[in-house]
Amino acid sequence: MKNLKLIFRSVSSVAIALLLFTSCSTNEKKTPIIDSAKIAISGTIEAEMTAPPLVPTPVGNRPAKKLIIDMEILEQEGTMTDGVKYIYWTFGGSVPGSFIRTRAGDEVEFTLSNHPDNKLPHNIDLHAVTGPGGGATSSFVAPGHKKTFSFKTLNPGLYVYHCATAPVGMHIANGMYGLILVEPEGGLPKVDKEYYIMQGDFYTKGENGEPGLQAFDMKKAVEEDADYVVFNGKVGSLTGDNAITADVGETVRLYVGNGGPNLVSSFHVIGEIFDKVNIEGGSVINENVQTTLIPAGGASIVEFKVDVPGTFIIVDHSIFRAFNKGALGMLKVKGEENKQIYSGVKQEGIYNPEGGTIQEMPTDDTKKAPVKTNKTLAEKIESGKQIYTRTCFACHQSNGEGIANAFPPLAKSDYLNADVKRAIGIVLNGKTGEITVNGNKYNSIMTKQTLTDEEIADVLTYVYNSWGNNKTNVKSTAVQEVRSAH
Ligand code: HEC
Ligand SMILES: [Cu+2]
Repeated sequence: MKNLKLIFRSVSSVAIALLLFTSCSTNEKKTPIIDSAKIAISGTIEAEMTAPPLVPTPVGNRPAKKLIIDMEILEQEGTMTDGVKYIYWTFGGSVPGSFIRTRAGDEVEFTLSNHPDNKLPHNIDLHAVTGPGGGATSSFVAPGHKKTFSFKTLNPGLYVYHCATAPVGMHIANGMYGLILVEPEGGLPKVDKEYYIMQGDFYTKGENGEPGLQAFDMKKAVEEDADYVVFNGKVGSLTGDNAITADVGETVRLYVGNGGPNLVSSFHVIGEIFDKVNIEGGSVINENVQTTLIPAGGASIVEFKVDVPGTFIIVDHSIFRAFNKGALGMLKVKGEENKQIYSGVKQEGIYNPEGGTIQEMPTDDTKKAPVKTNKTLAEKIESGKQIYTRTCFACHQSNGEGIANAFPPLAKSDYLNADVKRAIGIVLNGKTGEITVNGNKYNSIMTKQTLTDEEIADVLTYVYNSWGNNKTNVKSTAVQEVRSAH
């Protein structure tokens, strides 16, 4: 990328030089290209980071500095919509992850910490970074560890960051993306209100609205058959009391990103026209735009003055996504009416969803039962299933089929069925090194699972009694034996 850019720059400067030689009458005013790599830094500051829909304070005209960023990865349960839970993998505890605000020429010292309670290794690829993998290769970090790397922000613009750990699509689909803004020298023009919105598509085992804790569905993700398309990680993140707000006469700037992993967004605010759009988050400004296209892994800055009060609906104008899959938010504008600009019967909720996404669900029935010993086989399997859904399914998938080249199958696994003690040891201590399961080689890392003997017995009993395995009933005494043999 960098090479390409350099080639492009030198080709265009040759072209400009030729132009100047051959003709002296060119009206085009080029903004001078400032070489941000040459901007010297003065002093160190800690970055302010915000969860959506908020953004940190503008950089204004501060000089370039060393900017310290601490980002913590948290895998945590959240709510997709009423009655539907999902295990999100997050940068900083929110989806999208914390908003990062820098200026061109900053030297960013970035520390990525992977919380010890997490199950998986992760990393970060920031599209604002000029360097291998956008930082991914230097930031790969296991649970309970942290990594630091640094980079200089060269190009102003609004950039996506995301996890790039295999299977990449799955890490992104679980919420691992966010935005980093690189302001130009002197900062962006001042506006009255700024907000952070990011679209994402989600793939769940159950259909849209099916209650309970929903696992990620690899097959639907590959087929791009999304159950939820939402702003800021969940249905309703920007509606009702969560709506973003402004007053009549104010200028609103939205930093809009699209994490994907699959879908392109036709971003639109019903009843507004974007006065300005930084196309694809870059330096070209388009004016008077109705709908702007935001690629997966891309962003856009949109700006508009709000002239009349009311509720303005924010949508992906691929409209079934808005009314049936969740991609709907609200901007509530308060203030004096202006009959000249808009006179008519205003109604809040005129675009109320057609009952599609927000449904009343029976209450959560997956509450944890109190620990019970002397369980029957059926009770062990039931308890094991819950542990599996909390702990193992992220990698081995909810039907035990695993993910090709990354996570071996537990369904009809010859490796599993051949040796119970070995399987117990793997769950107790984790596993690295090459193994062959059903004729396919795997050479990856299974992290150590922090479970009690009872829980390991239950989860393995569930696995052995599912998906065509050999129906072993694993006793907690057997787990205890393997544990004390170490
Ligand atoms: C972080 C992802 C991850 C999680 C979570 C995880 N595993 Fe694994 N598991 C792996 C990987 C990767 C391997 C292969 C390791 C290797 O290549 O050496 C593996 C191997 C295994 C194997 C042996 C191979 C086979 O397919 O039979 C068993 C059994 C197993 N895991 C069971 C479990 C159980 C039970 C849980 C939940 C308590 C679990 N794993 C949680 C990633 C994971
Ligand atoms: Cu990740």
